[in-house]
Amino acid sequence: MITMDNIIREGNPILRQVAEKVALPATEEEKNTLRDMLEFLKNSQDEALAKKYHLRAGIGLAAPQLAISKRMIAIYLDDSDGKHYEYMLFNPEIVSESVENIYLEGGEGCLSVDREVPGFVPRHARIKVKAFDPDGKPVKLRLKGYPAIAVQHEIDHLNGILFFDRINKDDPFKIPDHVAEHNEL
Ligand code: K2U
Ligand code: NI
Repeated sequence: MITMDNIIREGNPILRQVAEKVALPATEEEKNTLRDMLEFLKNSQDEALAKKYHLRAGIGLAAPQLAISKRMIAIYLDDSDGKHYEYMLFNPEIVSESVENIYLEGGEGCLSVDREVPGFVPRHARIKVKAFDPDGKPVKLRLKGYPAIAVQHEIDHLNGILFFDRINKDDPFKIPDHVAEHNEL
């Protein structure tokens, strides 16, 4: 099982690399890694298991965070309406994105960043994503709000981008451009 010991931290150059596309069909090892990534997220959100294995809660994970520079991500979250989102994706690609931005009022964190970095992280409010599932089947997702933020955070990891790269250096809490009123996130 994946634990925090497997997650590399800020300063490791792998986090700043552009990850390689996975040649499809994926190998059994790549499929197992993707399944293990999803299981980590589930475990990290289970109070007893998180306590037992000292896991930091996560709603997304990208393979480069495991020192595997491949384009693979997992998502496991419930949005504010209680809708569940669970994905294991190979080669995810944002194929369209809204001009409208959103951001989390509390800012973002990262399992690979062991420090608080305060500030608003502008994200596209809506995205369309193309990817492949563990069986190699094409997947098309239309996401908005919280799941859209999580997928953008993870795809950033595949491109060597960390969340604080996107915080306004001069005014971290400046409301990002193109944000609609009542950003309820
Ligand atoms: O990639 C990661 O390090 C996992 C992040 C992903 C993430 C952070 C902020 C906003 C969206 C996604 C972790 O989930 S950070 C911990 C966390 C846990 C619950 C809710 C938000 C952030
Ligand atoms: Ni992260």
